[in-house]
Amino acid sequence: AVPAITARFKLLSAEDQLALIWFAYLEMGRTITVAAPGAARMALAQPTLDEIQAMSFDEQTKVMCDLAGKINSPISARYAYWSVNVKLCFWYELGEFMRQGKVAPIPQGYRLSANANSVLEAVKKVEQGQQITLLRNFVVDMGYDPDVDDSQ
Ligand code: 45D
Repeated sequence: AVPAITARFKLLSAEDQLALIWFAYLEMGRTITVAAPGAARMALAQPTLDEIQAMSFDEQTKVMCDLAGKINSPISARYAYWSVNVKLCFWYELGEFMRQGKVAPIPQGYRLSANANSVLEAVKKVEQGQQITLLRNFVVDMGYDPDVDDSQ
């Protein structure tokens, strides 16, 4: 199930991918179960998280959209070099910040596209270990890696 669900995720638009991980984050602790990230793992991403918190809501949204869209930006380029666990912790923290109102929320009433929702439903149905593998697969290729420039 994992390779198939991952493949379906990668076919989604950047917007759908970003929206999907947001709704996956909201499901965490319910149908998606993970331990909260350890403080030590956050050290590498902390300066970037601080930088994002200091930005305007518009800038914060742009940073997250650039990451999902693999658009070249200072934060997208930095992100590409983190380990997958740091990437996942980073998104988790951004999710927490969004929930706390410290980072720009998604538009009110926003609904996941049918395609993205069907991928999310598939994630909810697999067992916990596979859910984490899926989330890792989802975030690992985000950001901008100049060696994997598939923009042309
Ligand atoms: O206008 O064992 C839309 C570790 C479009 C530790 C948008 C772990 C419309 C080791 C896209 C909606 C902690 C790593 C705008 C395990 C529009 C370990 C914006 C696991 C503006 C198990 C959308 C950790 C936005 C895990 C801004 C599993 C979306 C962590 C933002 C999982 C989305 C973390 C965000 C997840 C999503 C975090 C911030 C799934 C965050 C997701």
